[in-house]
Amino acid sequence: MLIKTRKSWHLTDRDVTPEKLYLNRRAIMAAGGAAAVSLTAGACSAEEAQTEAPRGAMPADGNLSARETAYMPPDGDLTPLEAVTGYNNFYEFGTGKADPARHADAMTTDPWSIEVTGHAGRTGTFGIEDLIDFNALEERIYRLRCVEAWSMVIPWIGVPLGPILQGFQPTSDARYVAFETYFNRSEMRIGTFPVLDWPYVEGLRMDEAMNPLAFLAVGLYDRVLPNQNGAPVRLVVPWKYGFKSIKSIVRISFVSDEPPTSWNRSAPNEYGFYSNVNPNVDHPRWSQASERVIGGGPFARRDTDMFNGYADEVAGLYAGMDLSENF
Ligand SMILES: Nc1nc2c(c(=O)[nH]1)N[C@H]1C(S)=C(S)[C@@H](COP(=O)(O)O)O[C@H]1N2
Ligand SMILES: [Mo]
Repeated sequence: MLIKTRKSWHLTDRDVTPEKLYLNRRAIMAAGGAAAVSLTAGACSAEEAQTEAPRGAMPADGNLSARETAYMPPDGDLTPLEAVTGYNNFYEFGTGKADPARHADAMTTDPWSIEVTGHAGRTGTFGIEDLIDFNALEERIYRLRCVEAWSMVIPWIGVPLGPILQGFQPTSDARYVAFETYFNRSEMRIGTFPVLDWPYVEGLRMDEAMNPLAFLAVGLYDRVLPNQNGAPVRLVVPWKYGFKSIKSIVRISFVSDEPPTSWNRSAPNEYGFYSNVNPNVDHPRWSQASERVIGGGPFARRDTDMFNGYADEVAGLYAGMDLSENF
């Protein structure tokens, strides 16, 4: 009997998913360093990119590449691209998981500006190109854990939040930072069921926002963020439930009091301001001890990690706080 042994690098047709190719290329990059970026079909070297595109230009072809890869999740495979872009929460476009992919393309994302207000030295309206250097993007593979007890592992591309906020020179009165999503009734297919007040708002305590894990994403899987994932710029707070990761940001405000958040406003007993991933504190209607792994098959589950697996980096932010009170 002939036993075929397959080399690990040999991919069958069935194996050749975008994710496999992607990870393969990541492995090459890790081995060869940043210069290996030029192996990517269609991508130019970092030097070329710098001369071709001025600082901050959003690439017209929709492709992004990152200079650095950091913060891998503790474990778990990447979620297939189709699930990342086809199973979404973006209630402005409907409450069904498939609604955002169907309807979010109606949102205008170019040009895009963000208004910065409140306790800061540098306020005003800034074009996205003035805030984010598209030639110095990082990739971070973070798990997104939804409060609905499912999760995905996503290769985000973007920039750390802290340095961007520091650039606005927040004053000592800035104890919290508030974010607001774009809102346009004519472009958004808002359901008739009045789930949330619009525009969608979220907030972080200043020290949370400054934590090096907090991230502004402009892309995923080496491409510009699809609208349903929060184009052109969305927050990623990996140790908190997904609803803190506000999409399509148009306003950042430095404030002294804890700002309102959309989900807390709609159901304060179910959604607190902090919303840290915590397997020991259940949602009133379901357990938070484990989660369904999206894209992993019908029965794929995993135990939920404290702070979504990032306890070493963030537990200190909550020292002395009762996390079942401050949920
Ligand atoms: N503006 C806005 N941002 C939002 C939401 C929303 O409905 N509107 N949903 C949140 C929730 S509940 C989750 S779980 C994540 C989902 O992000 P994803 O669709 O990119 O996976 O986005 C968050 N950001
Ligand atoms: Mo969520």
